[in-house]
Amino acid sequence: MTVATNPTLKVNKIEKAKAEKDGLAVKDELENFIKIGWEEMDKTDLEMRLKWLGIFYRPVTPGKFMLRLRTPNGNLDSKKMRVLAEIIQRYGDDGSADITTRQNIQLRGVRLEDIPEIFRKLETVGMTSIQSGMDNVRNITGSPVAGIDADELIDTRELVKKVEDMITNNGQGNYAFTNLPRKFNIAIEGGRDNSIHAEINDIAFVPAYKQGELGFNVLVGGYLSAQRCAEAVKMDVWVAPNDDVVELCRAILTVYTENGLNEGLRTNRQKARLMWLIDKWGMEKFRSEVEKEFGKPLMRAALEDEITQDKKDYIGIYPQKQAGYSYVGLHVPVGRLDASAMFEIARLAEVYGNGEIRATVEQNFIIPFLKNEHLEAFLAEPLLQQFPVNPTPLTRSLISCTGNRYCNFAMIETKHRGLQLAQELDRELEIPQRVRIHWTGCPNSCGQVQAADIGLMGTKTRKNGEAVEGVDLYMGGKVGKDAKLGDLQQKGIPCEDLKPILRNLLIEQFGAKLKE
Ligand code: SRM
Ligand code: SF4
Repeated sequence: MTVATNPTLKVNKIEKAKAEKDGLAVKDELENFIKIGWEEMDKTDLEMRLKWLGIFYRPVTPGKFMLRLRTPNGNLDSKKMRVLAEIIQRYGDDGSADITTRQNIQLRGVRLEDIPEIFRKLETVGMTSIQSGMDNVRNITGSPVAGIDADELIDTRELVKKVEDMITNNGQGNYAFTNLPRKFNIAIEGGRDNSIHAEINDIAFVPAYKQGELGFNVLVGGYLSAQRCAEAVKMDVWVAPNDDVVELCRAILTVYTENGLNEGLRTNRQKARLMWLIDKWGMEKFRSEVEKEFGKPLMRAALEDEITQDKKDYIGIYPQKQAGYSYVGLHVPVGRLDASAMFEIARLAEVYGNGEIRATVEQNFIIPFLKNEHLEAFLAEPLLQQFPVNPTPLTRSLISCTGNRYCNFAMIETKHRGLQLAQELDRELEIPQRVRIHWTGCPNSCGQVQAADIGLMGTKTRKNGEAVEGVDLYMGGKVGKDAKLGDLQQKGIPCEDLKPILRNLLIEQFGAKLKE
């Protein structure tokens, strides 16, 4: 999509770089980058444009890139998992993978010279990393138990895939949507528990009945960022669960892209997410501009949506809607994987299930279609020691962003510290309820601290006159029905002082008791 230019309006540095050369254009330059080596690459190509292909230069580990895939609806299978495992296996200790907070997979340790072969391998199993970073639509999330949950209202898998195919031109790359004013998140919920965090997506579809017909109410503008966090608001639109969902996404993305410049969204990166356009125009104008682009009248929203349940975490064993089968949610501590665990997951999915594997926004895996009579044998598999179905309470609900091990924005180490603290507190306390602790290394909040019961955001603070790693404490995030964002409670707690503070919070506010 060509973005209108207006020489009287100032644009930010990233907009200038995009105007000079679209990010997606580096697709045709990869061979040349490999020939000259990443050290000789143009800095903007290296640090920015490669992200349009899902390739992230990591200043913390120069030369060892991160590859962010697309995993629509979190749907994986044993073949995909094996290919992903093979890719990282060749990098030895440098190779690892993460399940992300958008139900997606990122690979680490990747060398630039291997990318063409990696892309070919991914294509053989129908995967792509295209348009997964920067000013693109990120992995599209959907219900992780789509098609297997007895309570399901709408199977989201095909819709999510269709939206992704529209945006990425079936994974080949689509210049129509590579120059958004900012990143963009889309989620489609098919169940009753708001599994996809509708409240923090730029577009969220939630099930709703209109005159007896099941479809979706649409929420827009939700996002988290360092400067502002906004809950998604009602667009007063209902759509049927068919190609109208795809068309509505196309229309909103087009309106956002085409009006970004004139409405000032391309000036300040901190004021560029969709909500800023909605604020500027008001919902009625936004709705009517989208309606024009949609090309036919939009229906008004249904009075109520069907989000009526608390959010599930899917850890454990659950009967499927298909008689005789169960799905099993495995807890993958802080979402981190190595090649051998990935090969093993693939094997278990094939031996016990139908090969399918699902990722969740809690950074865990689900293996569906286990025959009930095989459950006992499955539960005895050694991998379940590492990825248990009945983890201890705090580790079970722990979420963490990447942190300073690989992310240069991070002010603290998150994954290792978060896991260690959760395990220690689990040993000390009897905790009667789920307490969702989220860690995030900096105010970008990739670990969604505002959605947590207890959110810990990395910061620098001082102790005895010295700069030390610390956290800002957030509390009160609610997920599922009536979801709402939590607030900052206390600033600058040194990480080394955190444990007794958390212990007291758990005792005083979550009913925990010290073990004998
Ligand atoms: Fe994020 C930037 C990791 C989910 C808000 N995020 C980054 C970068 C790319 C920064 C960088 O270049 O180093 C991080 C890469 C680190 C690395 O090496 O892994 C990064 N974000 C992640 C992941 C991997 C965290 C995780 O451990 O799971 C998640 C990948 C999702 C995916 O598969 O696509 C991830 N990021 C999120 C979420 C959560 C969500 O989508 O539900 C958010 C908040 C929601 C939102 O976007 O509204 C989020 N990430 C950000 C922001 C702040 C956006 C803003 O509007 O200001 C940035 C910085 C930016 O875009 O300027 C950022
Ligand atoms: Fe990196 Fe900050 Fe996102 Fe964590 S929250 S992954 S530290 S950008």
